[in-house]
Amino acid sequence: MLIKPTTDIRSSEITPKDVYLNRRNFLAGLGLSTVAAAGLGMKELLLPSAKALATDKIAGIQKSQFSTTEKITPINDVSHYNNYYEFSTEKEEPAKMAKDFRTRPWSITIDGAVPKKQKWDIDAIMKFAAPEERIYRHRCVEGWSIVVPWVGFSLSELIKRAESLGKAKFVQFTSILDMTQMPGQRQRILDWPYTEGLRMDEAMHPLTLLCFGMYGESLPNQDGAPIRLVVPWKYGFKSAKAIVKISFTDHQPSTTWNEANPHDFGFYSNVNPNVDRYHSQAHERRLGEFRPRPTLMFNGYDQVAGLYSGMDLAKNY
Ligand SMILES: Nc1nc2c(c(=O)[nH]1)N[C@H]1C(S)=C(S)[C@@H](COP(=O)(O)O)O[C@H]1N2
Ligand SMILES: [Mo]
Repeated sequence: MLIKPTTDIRSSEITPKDVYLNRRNFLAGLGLSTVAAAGLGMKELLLPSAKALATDKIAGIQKSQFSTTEKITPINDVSHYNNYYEFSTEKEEPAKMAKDFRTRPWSITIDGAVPKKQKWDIDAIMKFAAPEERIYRHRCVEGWSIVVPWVGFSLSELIKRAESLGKAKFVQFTSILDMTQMPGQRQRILDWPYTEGLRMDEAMHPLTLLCFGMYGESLPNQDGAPIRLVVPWKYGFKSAKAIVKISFTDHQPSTTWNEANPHDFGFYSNVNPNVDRYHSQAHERRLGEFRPRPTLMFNGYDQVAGLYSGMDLAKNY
């Protein structure tokens, strides 16, 4: 039943997603009813449960000059194939496991090299600037890419208000730690809480998005509600979900994936098809497509190249 693309794909690059998409398209093609599919235990594969997408419309969204005109990936794929290890290491699972995750009340602590430590409520943060729709290419799960209309505004809008002191060279992002709500945190798969980091100039770049919505609505929980990062020229793991703390530091902060596997997950994590790692990054496939496409340096966001001039990007990956 698997339709093999003519291009040769290494078997290591065939992921469960191939199986999943084929099965879903196959069932949809047969016109199986939801009931019949449920009988097969595949209801989740055909229809998102209403709760998995319990989102609210965001008012006053503006268009962005940074948007691509490429074809947008269906929301059902973007919300049902996620890496979110606090809930599960299985990519179809976060949609189910995160459905009761509480995203209010929520606040973000700002600390480190700032005049004073602060705690900001999420609803206040969301008013720092007008929400924009940014249609970005996004390298999500290993070897896969998506095109998503994210909603948010440049992270620089928040950093300006935090008044980070001149000595801060890096920013660290910390995700929520709550093992009562996140079953994955009861296992030591990663060193919890999840952390990520950016150099200050990367964090200040206008493309770096503080994101609280997608497809015109608040983020589904599995996609990082209530607030996450989106850094479109980097691999997906740089985009921390469910952020509760932003710390300004003078040194390169530790980051979860870099600590777990420094060889495969360098601090910079720029999309760089020339660095050979466990998963070859030379090609990628859009969710829902069979034909691989060549991966572009910086995921095609050439405007960030200047941030790395003089750096050896084969070493700093
Ligand atoms: N808190 C947290 N953030 C996270 C992760 C995670 O496990 N926990 N996974 C990362 C990885 S590996 C990827 S590829 C992206 C996936 O984001 P998406 O589900 O929106 O595609 O989230 C990143 N952010
Ligand atoms: Mo990832």
